[in-house]
Amino acid sequence: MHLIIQIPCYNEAQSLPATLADIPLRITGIDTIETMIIDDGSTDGTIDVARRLGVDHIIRLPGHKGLAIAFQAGLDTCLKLGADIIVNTDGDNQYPQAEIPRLIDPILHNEADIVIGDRQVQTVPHFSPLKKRLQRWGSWVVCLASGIRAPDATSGFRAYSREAALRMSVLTRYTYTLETIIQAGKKGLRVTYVPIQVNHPTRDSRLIKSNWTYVKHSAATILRLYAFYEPLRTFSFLSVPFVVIGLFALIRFLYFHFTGQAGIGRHVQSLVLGGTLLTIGFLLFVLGVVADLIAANRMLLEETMYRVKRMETAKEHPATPDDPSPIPEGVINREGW
Ligand SMILES: Nc1nc2c(ncn2[C@@H]2O[C@H](COP(=O)(O)OP(=O)(O)O)[C@@H](O)[C@H]2O)c(=O)[nH]1
Ligand SMILES: [Mg+2]
Repeated sequence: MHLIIQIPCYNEAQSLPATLADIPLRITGIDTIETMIIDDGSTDGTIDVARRLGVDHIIRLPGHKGLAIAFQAGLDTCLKLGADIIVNTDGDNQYPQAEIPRLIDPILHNEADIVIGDRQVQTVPHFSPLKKRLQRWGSWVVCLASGIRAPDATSGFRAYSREAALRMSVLTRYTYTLETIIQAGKKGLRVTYVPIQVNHPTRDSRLIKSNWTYVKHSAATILRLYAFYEPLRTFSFLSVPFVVIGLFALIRFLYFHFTGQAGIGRHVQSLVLGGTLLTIGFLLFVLGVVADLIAANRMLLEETMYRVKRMETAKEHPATPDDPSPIPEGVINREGW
């Protein structure tokens, strides 16, 4: 079993040493443990620190691409390197790396495809009451959208089995954490949670500039993803108010018409309003049907992507210390990202 621990980094020279120091050197059931950083245009010498500390694989994204792209680049490279399990953790040493054995245990025992470290947000002393409440609502919404339990949907401390990593393709740019849970739910992957205690923060979050911006972006991402995966349901739901109000207005007009109270210029507003709203409702429903047909194609494309990735990253040459990984050690400059 080959484990790769990937750490997306954006200016983490300060905290990377502490993060790496806590990573276990041996884990029962794992033959090789390797580390990887995905540097996103850091300007503080993160790469030099990583090299000095002997990080096994360093990916350098050209320019600054954002966390979602860095995360996906990491997953893809881990697959090419022959990883059986991929752990993602933060470079700010927020997560307890010593808990990695517990995190990967359900995957080793084939009880889960994705394991998420649950920070038990409601008990974390340095989270504000507002952040705790937002977290609760967020978990509830993600659970509704994905159909799976999500006590800590935004935790970045996670383990993915090779199979789960092959199935992931992050499409949005803001929050890969929510997107991967929703994808897992829609693709029938098994997601489980392991309670963890987080370390005290060493700095402010780079991702969450303000609670309001975070909620706005996350809500947009969840809605978009829900529409990706459940287009017919989404558009039918959107059409309901138009159809209901439109029908009401139309029936009102018909009532006056058949009781002889509607005449030239009287109650015509109800007729116009009812007709317009019903047309909008009908168009929304038809959009849903078209989007549903397109979604069926996307599912086929996803299955093709999965098979291509599986062939591309086939483990003919498993990466072990005696058998060097198919990708050369050192800095990999992944152009095209
Ligand atoms: N590649 C990349 N990584 C980032 C970026 N912003 C933050 N990170 C990394 O993502 C991880 C989480 O960031 P952090 O600021 O701790 O966010 P939080 O823990 O969610 O509050 C850390 O390892 C950061 O170095 C970015 O723009 N690009
Ligand atoms: Mg952090």
